[in-house]
Amino acid sequence: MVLDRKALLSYFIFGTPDTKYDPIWLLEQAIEGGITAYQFREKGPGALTGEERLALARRLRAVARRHGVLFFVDDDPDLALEVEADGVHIGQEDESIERVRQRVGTKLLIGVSTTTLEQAKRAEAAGADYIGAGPIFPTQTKPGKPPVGPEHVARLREAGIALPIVAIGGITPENAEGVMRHGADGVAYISAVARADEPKKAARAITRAAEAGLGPRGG
Ligand code: TZP
Ligand code: MG
Repeated sequence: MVLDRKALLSYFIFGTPDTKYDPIWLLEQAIEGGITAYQFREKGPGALTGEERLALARRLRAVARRHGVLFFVDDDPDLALEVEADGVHIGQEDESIERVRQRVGTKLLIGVSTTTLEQAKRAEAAGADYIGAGPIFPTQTKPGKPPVGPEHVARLREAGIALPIVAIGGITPENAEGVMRHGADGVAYISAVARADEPKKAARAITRAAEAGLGPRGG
């Protein structure tokens, strides 16, 4: 499928370990709040496995499809194909982009997590459809990686990276607009919505902030 970069504007990510809420309810609330993309990332202590994981992925995929929200699966091309996701998201430690592309062909979009300019260039050259860039700010969700700051996004653009960029790591309604102004196409976030007291409100606030930071862009 062809990726419309606007669909990456407000990109919510979570799995059951990230939240106290019922996952179906949480995704529905976030969609009511205006998110444009969702990534199923079932990872960490207590994460579902096997049939349970597959069943949840199917249910969440159905919710996303019903509302026209892009659906990605973290790390697992086989699961992504199985549930007919829109795409798969891979990290630097996962299978190579080339091998994933061989496996999924053009059926799935491929997103790649990057921290450095070098990794972003490699992802672009290898045919990724978008990159995640971060962690932008300090985050509890993925500890141990020093934040690159929002200026990193501007550096990627100055270096000629043309792929859609989704900024991730410590994104909140308060900082999303500023990050977008550095040239991001979207913001991706876990805690800001998955751990919010009012997830729908939080999703709405972060989506509006991202829109405000998008401003008028050429093309
Ligand atoms: N990749 C880079 S930072 C991060 C991932 C998956 C975690 C983002 O989580 P949060 O809670 O939005 O900071
Ligand atoms: Mg990974």
